[in-house]
Amino acid sequence: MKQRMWDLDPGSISIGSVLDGFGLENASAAVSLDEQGPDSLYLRLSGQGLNNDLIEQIFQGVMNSKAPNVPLEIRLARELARLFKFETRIPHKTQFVAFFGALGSGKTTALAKLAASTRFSTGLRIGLISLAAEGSLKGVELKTFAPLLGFPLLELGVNEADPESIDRALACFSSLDLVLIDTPALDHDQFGVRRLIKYEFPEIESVYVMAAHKGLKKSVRRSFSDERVVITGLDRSARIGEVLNQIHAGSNPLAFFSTGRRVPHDLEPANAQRLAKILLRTLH
Ligand SMILES: Nc1nc2c(ncn2[C@@H]2O[C@H](COP(=O)(O)OP(=O)(O)OP(=O)(O)O)[C@@H](O)[C@H]2O)c(=O)[nH]1
Ligand SMILES: [Mg+2]
Repeated sequence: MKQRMWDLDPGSISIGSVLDGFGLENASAAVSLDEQGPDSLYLRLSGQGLNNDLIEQIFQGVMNSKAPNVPLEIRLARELARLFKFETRIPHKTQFVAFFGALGSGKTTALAKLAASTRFSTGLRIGLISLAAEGSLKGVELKTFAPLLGFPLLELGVNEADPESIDRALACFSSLDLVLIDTPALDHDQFGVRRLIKYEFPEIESVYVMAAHKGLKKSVRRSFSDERVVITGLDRSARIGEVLNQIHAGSNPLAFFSTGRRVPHDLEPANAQRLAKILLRTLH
């Protein structure tokens, strides 16, 4: 029987097993936050590793709310909506979107999820380009997903990612609505793919993939400014403060949250309500 796309999970295509029962929904909800009071909110925010300045801004905003009878979680979401940007449109600025991030941060998986879920929900014509063919040191490869999901894929080896070859690849897919581009890990980008895309291909939007438990090294962050961000690994990291500190400092809009390995299930558009829930949960 032909497998339906929404049945795909990495386990079924031999790239790992699904983390059953470890999703966000299993995290304990902030049901009793209002009973516990504002101190509990403060402790949870600092337990997340948010910096003092951000905690102070969030906390003051929540406590000085003009609607003190509104539950704390909703007030928190309102503050987060004020302090963070959210931009989930796809395509957004351009039809070409490249995913960058550190080794194993979840670039390829997020790209595959986004391609699959976008086609289900919009019917857009989508193509995939890999500038990291044979380049994934420990992760998933796009050529595993592309045929299963039925997307056309162009692959360039990391050492073939020169301006002419990238130009040809873009031209080849120029009639499609959306083209998602996988890239080599930034910490192993010895051929300078990041620099090339940033300086020579303004028609490509760069999206920045950050693992919740890690963030990005300073040296790597320097090549980004206000790009949109996907946070991955939210199912396995209880603390996301460090990543949020970086995102807030860089004014990067949040685009998507990745909450597991399954394609395409475990990807959600980022929004303030969800971020509030993530900040308040406790992972067991
Ligand atoms: N638990 C969990 N695992 C994830 C998530 N996103 C990706 N993974 C897993 O993390 C591993 C690495 O994911 P990849 O998508 O290959 O990461 P990558 O950034 O493309 O890796 P490289 O190309 O080698 O740098 C794979 O086993 C994925 O199934 C997530 O949100 N949660
Ligand atoms: Mg990869």
